[in-house]
Amino acid sequence: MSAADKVKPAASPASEDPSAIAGNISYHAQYSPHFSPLAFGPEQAFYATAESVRDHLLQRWNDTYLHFHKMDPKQTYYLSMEYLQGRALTNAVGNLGITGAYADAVKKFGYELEAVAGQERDAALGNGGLGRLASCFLDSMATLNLPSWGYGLRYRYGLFKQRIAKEGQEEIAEDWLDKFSPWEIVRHDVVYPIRFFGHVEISPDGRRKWAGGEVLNALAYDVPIPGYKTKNAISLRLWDAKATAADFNLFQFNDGQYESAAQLHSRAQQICAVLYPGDATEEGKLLRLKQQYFLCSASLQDIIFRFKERKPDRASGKWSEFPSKVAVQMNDTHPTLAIPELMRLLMDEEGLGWDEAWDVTNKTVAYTNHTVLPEALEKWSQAVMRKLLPRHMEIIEEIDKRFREMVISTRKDMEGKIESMRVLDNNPEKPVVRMANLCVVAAHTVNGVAELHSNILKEELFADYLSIWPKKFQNKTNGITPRRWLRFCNPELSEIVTKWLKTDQWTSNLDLLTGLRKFADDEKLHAEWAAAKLASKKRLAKHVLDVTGITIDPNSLFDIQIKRIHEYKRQLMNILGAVYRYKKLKEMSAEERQKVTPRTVMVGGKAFATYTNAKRIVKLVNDVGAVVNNDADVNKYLKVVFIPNYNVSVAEVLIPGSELSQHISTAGMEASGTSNMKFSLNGCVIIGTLDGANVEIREEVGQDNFFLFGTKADQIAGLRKERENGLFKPDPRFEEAKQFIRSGAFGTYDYTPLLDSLEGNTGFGRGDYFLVGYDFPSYIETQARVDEAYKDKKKWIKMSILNTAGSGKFSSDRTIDQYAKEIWSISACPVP
Ligand code: CR6
Repeated sequence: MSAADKVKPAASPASEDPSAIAGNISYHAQYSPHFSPLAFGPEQAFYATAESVRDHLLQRWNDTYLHFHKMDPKQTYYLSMEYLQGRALTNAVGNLGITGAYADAVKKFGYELEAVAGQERDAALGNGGLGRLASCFLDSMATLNLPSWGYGLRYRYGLFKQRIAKEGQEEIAEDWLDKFSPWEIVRHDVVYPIRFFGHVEISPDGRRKWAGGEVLNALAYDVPIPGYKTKNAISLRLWDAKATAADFNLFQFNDGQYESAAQLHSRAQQICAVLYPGDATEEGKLLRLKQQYFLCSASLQDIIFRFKERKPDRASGKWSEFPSKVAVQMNDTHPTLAIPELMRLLMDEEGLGWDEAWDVTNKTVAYTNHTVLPEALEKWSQAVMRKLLPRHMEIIEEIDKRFREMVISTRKDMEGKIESMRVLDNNPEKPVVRMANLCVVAAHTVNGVAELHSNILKEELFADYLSIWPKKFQNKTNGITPRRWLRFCNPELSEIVTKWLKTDQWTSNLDLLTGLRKFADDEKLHAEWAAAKLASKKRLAKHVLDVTGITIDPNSLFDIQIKRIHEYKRQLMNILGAVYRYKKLKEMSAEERQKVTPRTVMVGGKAFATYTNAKRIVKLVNDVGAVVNNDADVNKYLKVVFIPNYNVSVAEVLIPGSELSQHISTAGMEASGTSNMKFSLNGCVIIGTLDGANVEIREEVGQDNFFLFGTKADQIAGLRKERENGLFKPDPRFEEAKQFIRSGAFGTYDYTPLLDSLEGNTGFGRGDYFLVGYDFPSYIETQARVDEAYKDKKKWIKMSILNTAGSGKFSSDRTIDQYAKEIWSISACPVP
């Protein structure tokens, strides 16, 4: 049956009246020509509903654009290679306050809104924390009515889908655009040329200009981002690469040379094909650099266009005004090319001199660092840079030269440090551009993402620059949006919070959650809280059954670690702990076992396709699960489950249902972490090291409500030294767990190389660089404390309540408010 058979179509969007909304959904089913008209299954229902919601978003987007145009406020542009938007429907109707009306409307077609929303594919244009952070930030920017936009790339295939096969993880291309995304609006009038390769030409008057090479177009797609309870909707503008009809060689095509006829078209397609193409080959490296430049150049051309659009007299050069109208935030070093690109546009296109262009650039750009891991600090080969971006390489060389001259002339005492502080590393073996150094030299502000991380930046990574620019460095502890991560993903708990606080204003003022503290011992609240948790655990258990076929017991302790698989995050320690637990259970009598706290250990996360040890860890979790879960002696007390294809919407099911979550990275290595905040907000207790934002979470929720263990950041270097000197004596329990795996208890796969990474005395990738062996004893002892605490239900629920109550600080509204005031100097600009 078609939609129109059920409800008469109506073209105008409506937000309050379910019948009118249904009419609009019916209209989209019929006139937005995506599906043939006869069927109206759940999938068609999703697309038509989404398009109906999009009409509201567009209205707001237009109003906001016009309002910003009229008011001409200073505006922030957030440049990020990654956005992990996840699904948008529930969030959009929730933020617009029309969930109930849309739920009633879709009922008229015989559907539940939740089921319709479940049809949506995740937009996974990111890897992990950094990308999800960018998406949370957009939600907060819109909610706080800030004049701010995000810029990114429209990847054809998002982050791969993970399938678990016999050999472990398999990657499959992700398909968010296989049909289409109902949220994006293509802007055929927003197109900018992007050049690659070519050479620098010098005109008779000595001006330099980039010419030749190949030119592609960047085409804008806007994804409207609605704020919560506000009329403002901002933009996530995603760029797609396009070649034009003129680039299609009809002569060659007719001559049968089909591939070369469309060469530029296929190059254009490569640019936005995937996020982080493999970079083991030279081609791969070049492609990644192309992507980064594509994002920076298109975004800056657009920013400059808007700067002029808002006050046409600016076209004749009021460039000193630029930094009072524009703030550019670089999300990690991936958009560093924004620096030389802004310099180039200002000098070569707008005719500014170096000093003036540099002043404008410096006052405009700011940089957030998200990691201190040396392998993640980007370095680009100077040769590749010169080939792809010859003019930018010149500009970078000049920045490097001027920085050195500045240090030599003003800071004689720093001369010995210059080589490591320079932008260029001219090591003849491998000359590179150090992107983080370029950011620090050029940006007006550099920030880390949690107190501990920002201190490490100041005291170690960027210590030398600190003495030159003491005011440049700041901290902005990460945050998460309370809309998606409590209000919408955990409606049961949200209702309880609203009921006890007697207001739902916590949704946009998360500090109000502290009001729960005074009820932390209230038995009525305890009963409601426990019931909500159980409901979420059941939903989680159903998901696990659906995707793995494994039945788990909602009365067991749900213990979860979900994040990218990385050795520093130490999923290996988690699984070694589970192996040790299993072995001890096997050794117990049936009577002894009955005293044990039953536990379901769940691990989820994707391993980068070429990261061998991470893939071995995925395999190990699966192999351990296969044995433990089928062992009738113990599987009442322990289950080990690998949750496949972890993504934003899986997180929305898992986090509400978790009771204990693991954030157990080697201290000093996790810049912040953000899922730790989501768990704690949802009343889950953390077991963790003093790392990243864990430190601040523990301060906020209280140390009694956080299971702390392990080495501290300032001890790590010493322990590694000790280990190098052969002085480490492993705990017998650690040896026992490893030995058990080596014995073949979990199948025939060869785990020797993985386990060997925990042995030996020296080197990265060997000698237990991440100190699993050092922390293992305190880890399993702390896990034993968890088991005891869980037996005392009252105590546990109280801990859970106090975690939620202490999570106010971790709202991304707080984070973004601080960025707005302390880095961007922008203020709210609400649509009246
Ligand atoms: N991997 C950090 O490792 C932090 C996020 C967001 C990360 C993580 O601790 O929470 O950024 N870093 O700030 C990078 O991506 C480089 C991450 O997600």
